Parts: sequence; structure tokens; C-alpha cells
Amino acid sequence: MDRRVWLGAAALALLAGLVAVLAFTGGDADATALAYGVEWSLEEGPATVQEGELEEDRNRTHTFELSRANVTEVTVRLNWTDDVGEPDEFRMEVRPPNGTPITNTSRNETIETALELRPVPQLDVVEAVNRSMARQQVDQAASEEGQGTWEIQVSLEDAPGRRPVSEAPDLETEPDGSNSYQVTFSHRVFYAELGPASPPDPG
Ligand SMILES: [Ca+2]
Repeated sequence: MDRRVWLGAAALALLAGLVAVLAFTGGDADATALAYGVEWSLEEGPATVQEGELEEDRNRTHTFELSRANVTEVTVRLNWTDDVGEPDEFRMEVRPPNGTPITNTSRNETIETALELRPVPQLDVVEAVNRSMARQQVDQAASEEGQGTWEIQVSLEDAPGRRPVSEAPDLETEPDGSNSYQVTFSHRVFYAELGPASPPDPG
């Protein structure tokens, strides 16, 4: 090969290498980075319902698996319709996979426990050389909080029947002693959509 041709080819190869390196690193990031607006939304996850029936002074634990990421809120609701006499008292203990149990008691035919988990990220704009790298930055804000097995313990504390005579409070003319119920487990997740690319704010 002619020496000049060889040198020319070597120079071209070097130039191609440099271009490849610049393309890979994004070159001068300040010059080529674009700003992508981030729009956050909330989505209601599918609710799961389990049913049960309890005798007075008994309890039962229901489990719910939560596998989704970016959960911002979990709501557990216990519903029942008292069929006999005076209002029954239920107790519900919500045990998150990694967290402190929360207990509530009621005679009003419903108990609702809502837990705030990870808040929606405060990330309105990301700067990146292209869309997929912008997406990676947004994905770093992902949360695994709340993932795992949730245990919901339901107890029927008290199930009084009909007591027509106030002078004899223990006399039940129509006993109760048990009741059915429903546990509804629902959650909300956040997700992000990237807006169109624009030149970054010079500030
Ligand atoms: Ca009752």
C-alpha cells in the first residue's frame, strides 16, 4: 500500500473512532442535552375482594400480594351488614410487608384504613441527550415500597343480638353471635410520561 494512502486511511480510522466515542458519551453534554418535561399521573390498581364469616371473639387473617412498583397509596376496607339486633363490633389490623400495623375498631358496618406510601416524585424535568436516557433518569425514581404480602387480620369483637328490655341488658331475645364480612384491598400507583424534547433552560 502506498504510504500516503495508508496514512490517509489511518487518519480516517482515527476520526471515525473519535466520532464513535463522542456519539457514545454524548459529546459535550451541555451542548447536546435536551430537556424533557415529566408528567406524573395516578392510576387506580385493580381492587381485590375476599369474603369471610366469623363467630364472636374469633379472628381470621387474610393475605393480599402486592407486586407492583410505584405504589403511592394502599386502602383496605372492611364492610359488613349486621343481620341481627344491636350493632356488631369488628376490629381490623392492617400489617404492611415492612411497616407498623394499624388497628381500627368500629360498629358502623365499615372500617377503612388508608396508608400513604411513597409520594409522587418531585421531578418535573430531566435533561438527557436522548429520550431513552431521559426515561432511565425517570425510572431511577421508582419505588418498591409496599411490595410484598399484606396481612389483614379481621376480628369480630362483639356480636350482640336483640335486647328489647333495657332493665335486663344481658337478655337477648334473638341471639346474634356471628357475622359475614368483605375485605377490599385496593391501591394507587404513579407513573410518568415524558413530554417533547426542548432546549434546556439556560439557567
Ligand atoms: Ca348484631
